[in-house]
Amino acid sequence: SNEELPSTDIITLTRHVLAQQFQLGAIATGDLTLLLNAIQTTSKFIATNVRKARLINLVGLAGQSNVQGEEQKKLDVLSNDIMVNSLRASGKTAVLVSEELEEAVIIEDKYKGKYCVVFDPLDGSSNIDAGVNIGTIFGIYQIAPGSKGTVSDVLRPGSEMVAAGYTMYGSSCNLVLSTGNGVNGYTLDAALGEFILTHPDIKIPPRGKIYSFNEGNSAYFHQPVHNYLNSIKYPASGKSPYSARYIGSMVADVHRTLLYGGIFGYPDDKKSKSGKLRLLYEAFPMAYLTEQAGGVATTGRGRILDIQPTSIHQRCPVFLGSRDDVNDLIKTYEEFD
Ligand code: AHM
Ligand code: MG
Repeated sequence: SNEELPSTDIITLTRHVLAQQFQLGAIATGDLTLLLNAIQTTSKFIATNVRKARLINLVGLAGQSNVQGEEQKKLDVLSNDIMVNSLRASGKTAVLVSEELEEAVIIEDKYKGKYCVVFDPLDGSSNIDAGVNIGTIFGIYQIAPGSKGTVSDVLRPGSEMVAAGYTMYGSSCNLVLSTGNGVNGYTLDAALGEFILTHPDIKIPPRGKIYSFNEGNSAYFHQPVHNYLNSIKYPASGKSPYSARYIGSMVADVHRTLLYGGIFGYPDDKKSKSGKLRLLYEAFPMAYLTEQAGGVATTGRGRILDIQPTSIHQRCPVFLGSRDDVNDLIKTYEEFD
């Protein structure tokens, strides 16, 4: 018969990362695997809370504002606490930066390890109450040799990250990860409580057919962005215009872009002079994943991963996705300048 036997050799995220670490031989200590284990656990915990949210009254406001002056949702606060507690207890971290915390957390000696984690515990919070996809974004640095772990260990270009990823809480829970050697996607098997390798070696198609911008901001957009959007909406005769897809959850919009191709953009504009997205824990991890999947990530005028951060919550314009699409956008900027 054609019936497939159930696999008896499943590849879990932990097994997969360990296998990659083994390949690195002597350098690998297993510390990164243990840190990623802590992150997986937080994602599972946040995923259950997201699913339960409507039942146990976690939707709605927590009654506090975060650093950016935005209202915090209860789930944001909860997810932040889950991550800080778990990352500290892992014994593998030295510095934590969260979107929800004004100051970096310096881990006390008792728990100190050699990694720094920058994260947005629950991104896309405007989508929570409607049950639309949201996610956790994270990037990992190693502390500089000799450093005890200070803010300067995370004020470094994204190209120096040793790993980056996100977890998307959607119709399935997906963790997408790069440790600097390509991008892999894992899906949570809720019965097993394990992330299973389901999307090995993700590569962004070199060109896509989808653009993903908040065009409600058009009145504020600068000219190169108008020129680029016009070029894909009113293409030379014979070519088809691009389709628009915009969820307003970066994790979901980037996830689709990695799988289907196209371009995601959150430009700087006349109102927001550095755009909206945060460099350290939104732009850097997503740019890292994009490049590792064969795509391009730019501010329009330079590579995102090359930016030297000066403060932990700074913002940055973001365009990322298929190589040819993003290169077209870069050309539009060059022609304009
Ligand atoms: P948040 O961190 O407050 O959730 O904001 C970040 C989100 C991103 O997920 C998304 O790409 C963007 O904000 C959407 O912004 P807008 O609603 O302005 O289009
Ligand atoms: Mg965010």
